Amino acid sequence: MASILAYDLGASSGRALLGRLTDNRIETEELHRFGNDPVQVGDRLHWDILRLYHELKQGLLKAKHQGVELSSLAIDSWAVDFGFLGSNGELLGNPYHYRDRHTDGIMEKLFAELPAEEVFSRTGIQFLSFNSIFQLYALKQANSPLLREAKRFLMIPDLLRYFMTGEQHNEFTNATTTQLYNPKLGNWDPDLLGKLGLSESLFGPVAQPGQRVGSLRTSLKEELGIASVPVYAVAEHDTGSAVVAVPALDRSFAYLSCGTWSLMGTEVEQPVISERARELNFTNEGGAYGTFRLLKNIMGLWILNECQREWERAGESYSFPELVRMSNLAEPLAAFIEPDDDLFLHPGDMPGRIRKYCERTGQKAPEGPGAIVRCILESLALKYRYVLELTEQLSGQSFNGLHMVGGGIKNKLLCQWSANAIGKPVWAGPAEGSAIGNLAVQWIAGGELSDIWEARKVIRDSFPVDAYEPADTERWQDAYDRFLTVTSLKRP
Ligand code: LRH
Repeated sequence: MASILAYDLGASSGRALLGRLTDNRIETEELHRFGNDPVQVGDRLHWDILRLYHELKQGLLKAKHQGVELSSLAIDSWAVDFGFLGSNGELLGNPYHYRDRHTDGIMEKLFAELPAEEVFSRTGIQFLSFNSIFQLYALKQANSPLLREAKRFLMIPDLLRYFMTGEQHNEFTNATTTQLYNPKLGNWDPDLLGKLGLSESLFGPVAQPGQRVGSLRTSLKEELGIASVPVYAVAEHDTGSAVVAVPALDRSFAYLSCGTWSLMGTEVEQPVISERARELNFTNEGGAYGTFRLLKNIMGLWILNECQREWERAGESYSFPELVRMSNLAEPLAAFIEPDDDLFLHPGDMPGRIRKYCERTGQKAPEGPGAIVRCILESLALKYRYVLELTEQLSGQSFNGLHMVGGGIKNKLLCQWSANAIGKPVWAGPAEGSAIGNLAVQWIAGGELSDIWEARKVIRDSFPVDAYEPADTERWQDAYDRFLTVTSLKRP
């Protein structure tokens, strides 16, 4: 039976998912799962890109050992990060992690040369200190030898695809997250590149999701003893793939892609590049098939993962389900944080930072893992309400519920509290959103599915979607008012 393969790389783990489509039903099988452990060297935080490539090969070997013949494969990953190729086509250095501190304070420096208004009006992309534009500017400021030697800029999936195929392409959805791509021009923005002193030749032709971008290179086929496999570009930004997989029946829908990050917004046909969108720091990331994602980043389960890591470092180790159970026993709606405060961006002692945030805002700090986790999850749910209201305002729509996709939906408490906070139903599923969206674009490219809307219908029919009805809404309304006061967020 024909199978296709989706590699989906997240900030803490990656997976290779096999997909089969029979009578408009999708079946998936996890072939390979692996950790993605960033590596700190001195003051720098890097991705272990060669280890990731090694894991992609393990996926191919597992397919071979199971006798699976692959009709195609594609890769998606987190956005914004990149590597450079030198004049001999080899990788220069190890890509930096977007949570590396080399971009601290860099936004303000860039704005002194190039006003934020101009960058936004050219790109429609939200300002996050780790966007590729700021990473590149930081390298430029530091007179980095990498940048001096670089001949080609490739983002993480572009780079891994290049290792696999030997071909160099910059995929569209990821390219938009650099904040150097101009959707009105449909290309890299030459003026922005010029003003930043970046050579245009670093940035190659942009490949669209669904485009065939090569096949496995001979050396790889020989090394693994496998046959040729066609390689497609998909929505290689994982959030782009996750939104392809939202099983919406209505064309007007709101989504939350829930994982390390929480990405909330709606799908639009045209980017919303307005003064208000810039003020609210909304983004217009490129999607598959001419769509854009009008959305906002919310810090997400990263804060909780970092707490877990910190407790483990201190010799107390709790599983994720254990932490969620403990949080359910803690006092409800007692203290709140603004998840997107800069305090929480970098790795470190999150329980200590939460304490600091609460003290700074005159709240009694949560004590112990249960109360801390409850504070994080409830604050996330309340931030979702805030961003959902802004999404409705900006897009001129009113949503009758929220689709949640991604691994974070396994946390049922978060799904329920999200429904309570927004006062509308939450529909949760599928959990493997990005990998399934990756498969869907490959099927559309191969002619097995007609378009994104047929794909969404097939996804809806193939995977369970759990509905959570809002409860306790008065209490959550009162909590929302307190949350806005504590966080100094302006009521939408
Ligand atoms: C989620 C994600 C998000 C980006 C961030 C860097 O994995 O791709 O959309 O903002 O990582």
